[in-house]
Amino acid sequence: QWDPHFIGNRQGIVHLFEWKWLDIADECETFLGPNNFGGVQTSVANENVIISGRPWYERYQPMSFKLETRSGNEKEFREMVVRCRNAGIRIYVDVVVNHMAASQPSTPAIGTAGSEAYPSDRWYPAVPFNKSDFNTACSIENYNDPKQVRDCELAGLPDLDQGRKDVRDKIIEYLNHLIDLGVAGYRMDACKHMWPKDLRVIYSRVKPLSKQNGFVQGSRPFFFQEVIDLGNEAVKRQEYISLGTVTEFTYSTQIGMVFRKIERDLSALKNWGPPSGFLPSRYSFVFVCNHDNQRGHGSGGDMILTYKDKDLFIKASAFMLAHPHGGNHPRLMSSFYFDDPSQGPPQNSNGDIISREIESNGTCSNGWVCEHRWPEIVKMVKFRAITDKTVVIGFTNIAKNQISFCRGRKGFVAINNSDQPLSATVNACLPNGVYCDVISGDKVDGKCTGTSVNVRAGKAHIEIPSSSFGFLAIHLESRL
Ligand code: LAG
Ligand code: CA
Repeated sequence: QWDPHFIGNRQGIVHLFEWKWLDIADECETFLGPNNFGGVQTSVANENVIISGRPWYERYQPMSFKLETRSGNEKEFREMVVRCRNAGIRIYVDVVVNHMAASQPSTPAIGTAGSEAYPSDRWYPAVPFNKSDFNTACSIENYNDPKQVRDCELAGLPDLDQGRKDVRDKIIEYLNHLIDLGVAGYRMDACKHMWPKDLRVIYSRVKPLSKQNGFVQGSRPFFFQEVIDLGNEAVKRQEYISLGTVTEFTYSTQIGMVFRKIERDLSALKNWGPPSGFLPSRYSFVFVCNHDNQRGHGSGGDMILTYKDKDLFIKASAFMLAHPHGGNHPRLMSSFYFDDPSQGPPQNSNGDIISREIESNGTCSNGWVCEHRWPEIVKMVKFRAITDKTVVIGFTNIAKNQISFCRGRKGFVAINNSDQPLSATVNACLPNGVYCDVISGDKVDGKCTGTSVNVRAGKAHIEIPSSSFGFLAIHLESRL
């Protein structure tokens, strides 16, 4: 429940937020597989309520467990899983089982598979769930009261009682259906709002993964549980680590503060990990931003770095990928452009999602950002694979907001986040040789198109002009 079951030495889970299943399949084959990514987090796969204007968040209002949404139907879902697996990529599904769809301006509410529901009567015939399956209505107001957080309504969403057998049975049936379709695990939505003891029963009844679907027979699916815990509420993320990994929202906030230079500077990266308040790496599900906090939902506010802060976001993401905390499953957000925080994905006048197009330079268009295709991020996914299972050594505080460190004897990075040029001789840990910085260039025909770094006796002199991007990375395979 803590292992993402990547195929080989792959790294990272890309959240292809609001992508269509067949576009994901294509992305696995043409980009994610060849570039050593590990897996994809999909959007919510089961039927959701249709909200006028089609905001992204309608997908967090379930109507039934039918696999039919704007991303595609069950047949397409299955095709995606198989094509991605053949490309070496695992699929993880966003699962919303804390609540069902809220009342809409007109009754009945209509879902993306055509189902009807009567939320104010707690009647969802397409499941079916009825009034007895829900907690008594109350709204969450006091986050210091764990019972209220678990048993009252989050944002007015009818709250399912996961303590009831028939509710559990429906959830388990759905999760097992996804296992049969070949998924490797789940992003469990809103876990803070469900009792760990109920989740324990539910997870324990989820089938093991099978050889037939390309896994080690009998292994447990990966669970990453969304628990927003910034340390100031009654519910703690530690309550969930015996069940699976847990989202590390303080990582997202702190990395934002470090790179924005708000109450922090790069020297904070020296003790990055449990000493900075994170869970042990095995349990810690890390990310720079997610689909909520990139638009001011959830937590983190103005600290969060998103695609809108392009250079800082890339630098922070490159650091996340360079640092071992979070194991092989750091999550990378892949967004669509938005101005209004409610705005849904690129869509046509019928409300159908429009596919991303790929430009000749490899970037996306049609309203899709595709941060996961930005070259620095792709290069650092490879860096993470090459330096896998090594620790940070030789950390050097060069000057304020200028640092460097090694990953064992396999990789080295230097970061300049100050407005001064960086020029220093530092620990570089790699075997003697001349290496090509993979951020400023590439090794082409044995020559480096960017900055070369000469390592002698574990030291190297490095220069990062203040005008440059401010991140340098070399590794064993970038040796000339
Ligand atoms: C989550 N994690 O715990 C998701 O990551 C987050 O995106 C979900 O909220 C939330 N939990 C419930 O699954 C999102 C939006 C909310 C939205 C909700 C349901 O952040 O803003 O609420 O999905 O669609 C919306 C309106 C509310 C309204 C509610 C019910 O924004 O104002 O009260 O619908 O009508
Ligand atoms: Ca609840």
